[in-house]
Amino acid sequence: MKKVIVFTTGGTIAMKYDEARGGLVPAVSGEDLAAAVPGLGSLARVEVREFSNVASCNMSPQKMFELSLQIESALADSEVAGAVITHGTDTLEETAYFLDLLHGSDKPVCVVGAMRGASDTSPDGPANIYCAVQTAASENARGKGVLVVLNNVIHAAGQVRKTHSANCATFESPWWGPLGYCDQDRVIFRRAPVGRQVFHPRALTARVDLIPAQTGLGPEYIDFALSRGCQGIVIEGYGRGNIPPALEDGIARAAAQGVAVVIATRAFAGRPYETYAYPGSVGDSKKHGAVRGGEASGAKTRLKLMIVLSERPELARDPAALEKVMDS
Ligand code: DAS
Repeated sequence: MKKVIVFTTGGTIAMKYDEARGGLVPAVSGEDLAAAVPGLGSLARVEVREFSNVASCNMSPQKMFELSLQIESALADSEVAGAVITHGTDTLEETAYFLDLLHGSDKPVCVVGAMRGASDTSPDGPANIYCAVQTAASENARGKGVLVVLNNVIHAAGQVRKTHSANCATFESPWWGPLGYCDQDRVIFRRAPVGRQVFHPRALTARVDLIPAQTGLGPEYIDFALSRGCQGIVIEGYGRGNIPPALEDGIARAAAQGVAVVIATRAFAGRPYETYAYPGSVGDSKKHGAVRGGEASGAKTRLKLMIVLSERPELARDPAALEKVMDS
């Protein structure tokens, strides 16, 4: 029987209602999480490793990097078929994408969470863990990178978004759709992720800040980011990546200091592009020293830029080469 390692990090999936505090709080150990899933032992030999037990608002890029090291070292064991990560859904898509960018092996890594706590009348955690282990142990899931598995549906880490604050069907891949689904007897894929990139930074050294475009905004947040000593800034623009024109001076100051500025889009899909030539357009931002990112959200683009600049810091001063990596 195949062996699957389950790393637990926390999230609603491991929370119970606390009478005194009046809400859900971390309460379930990794072992108890797995024990609450009927039939799990028939899918794989499951070994649980508790990485943390926190709400996912406590996740940080450094913790994601540490988690990735632990996953990759577990997968290096020839006995291990795949890994499952339990995680809070709030930042799940960020951790999944981060892990995907560092995941070079063919072995499946499935990130899973739940929208209802373990003490809820009808918790979704046990069924979600079941599906995640089923997927991690499946031959069909090999070579597809890091997958997000919730509500019986399988998504690519690079395309998935949390779309509803409370509904169990919250995870969607807008415009692309899921990769497949878990059925009772097997895991079924109908497409595979294309164009994944894998990086190999020795450590996560680059600091990158994310600034969402806001109507009427000036360059002050860019200047603040520069004052904090960041190596990169991601600006999440509108539509094709257009931003308030008053940010352009800040972009020029960042570029003059060798700080990489990458434009993303807040649209659910599509790329930023130099379609326009007016002040604040991507064409204008590029003239001031920015480069465009690809289809990833601002939050995901920030993580990618951290990884890219940690591996190749010289790209901060090479806009053409940086854009090639970021927009692919
Ligand atoms: N409790 C939140 C979190 O940790 C939400 C969740 O897990 O669903 O992200």
